[in-house]
Amino acid sequence: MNNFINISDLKDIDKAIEEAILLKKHPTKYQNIGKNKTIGLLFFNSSLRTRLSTQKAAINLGMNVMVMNFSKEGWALEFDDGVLMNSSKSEHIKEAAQVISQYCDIVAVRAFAELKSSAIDNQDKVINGFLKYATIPVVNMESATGHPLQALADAITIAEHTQKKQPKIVLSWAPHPNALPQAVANSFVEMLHQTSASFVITHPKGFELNSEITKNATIEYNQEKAFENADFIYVKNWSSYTNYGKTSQDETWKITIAKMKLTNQAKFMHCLPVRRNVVVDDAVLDGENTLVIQQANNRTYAAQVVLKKILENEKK
Ligand code: AN0
Ligand code: CP
Repeated sequence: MNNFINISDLKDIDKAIEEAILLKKHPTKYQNIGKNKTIGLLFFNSSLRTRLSTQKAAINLGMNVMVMNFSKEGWALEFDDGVLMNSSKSEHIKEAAQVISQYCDIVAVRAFAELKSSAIDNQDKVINGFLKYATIPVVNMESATGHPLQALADAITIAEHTQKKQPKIVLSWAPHPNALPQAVANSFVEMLHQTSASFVITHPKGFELNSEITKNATIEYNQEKAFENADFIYVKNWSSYTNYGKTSQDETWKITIAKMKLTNQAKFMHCLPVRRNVVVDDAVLDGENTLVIQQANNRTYAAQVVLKKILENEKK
C-alpha cells in the first residue's frame, strides 16, 4: 500500500482487522520497521484521538514523529493552480508538499470539510494537493469526505464484540448544535459495504448522505423501527448533504435508554468527541453497553496496521 486515503485502499479489510488485533497483543513487535523513518502529522483542524493514536502507532513501529498544527503555525496555503497569489495565502501546496517530502517518509493530513459548498468539499483539495505534489506516501487523518482510520478502528471494535457473521448495525444520525462534516459517516458506510454485516442508516428526512456513498443501503426514517433487533448502534451527527451544511438540533433523535431498549442489547458506538445529553444521554454513554473508549483505543492499532503496510510497501 502506498497511500491510505479511503478504506478501499486496504486490499482485504478482514485481514487488516485480524492483523490489528494481533498488533494489539504485541504492539512493539515490529519496532524495527520504522527505524530511522519519520512521519509528519499535519493538522489543519483540532484533534485529540487522531493526533495521539497516530503518534502512538508510529512510535510503536519505531518511527520518529513530527507534529505540526498547520492552521495555527504554518503559512496559509494556496491549493489552486495558476492563481495570482496576492491575497492572504503565503505559500503554494506545490512547494510545501515537496519540501515536507524531503523531511518525512510519510505525511498524514487532517483537513475537514468547510461545509460551504459540496462541489468544493468533494474536490478534497488539501489531501489531493498533498497526493499530487508530495513524493512520499499520504495518510488521511480525516479529509473533507472521509475518515478511514476511524472506520478501520470501528471495524476492529465491531469484530471484537460480535461472534455473528451478519450482525445488525445501525448508523443513526443524532442532533448537534454545530454543522459537522459527513466524513465519519461516509467512511463508516464505505467500510460496512466491504463487510458481511447487515446495516441500516436512520436519519431525519433531508439528512441523506451522498447517494454515491450510500448506494443501495437501507435507509429507515423511523429511528425506533431501525433500532429493532440491532446489535450495534453507531451514532453520529452530520449536517445535511442535500441542503449542504444545514444542521438540526431535533432532540427527538437523541439516543436514550428507552431507544436502546428496542435493540438486541446493542452496543453503543461513537467516534468521539461527543456532546453529552445533546447527542446521547449520560445513562447510555456511562452504561455497560458503551464501546466508545474501546473504539478510541483501537485507533492506535488501526493506524499501526496502516503505517506498517505503507512501511512494508505492500503491493495492492
Ligand atoms: C468532527 C466531525 O464530525 O467530523 C471530528 C470527528 C472525529 N467532529 C467535531 O467537529 C465535533
Ligand atoms: N474520532 C476522532 O477522530 O477524534 P479526534 O477528532 O479527537 O481526533
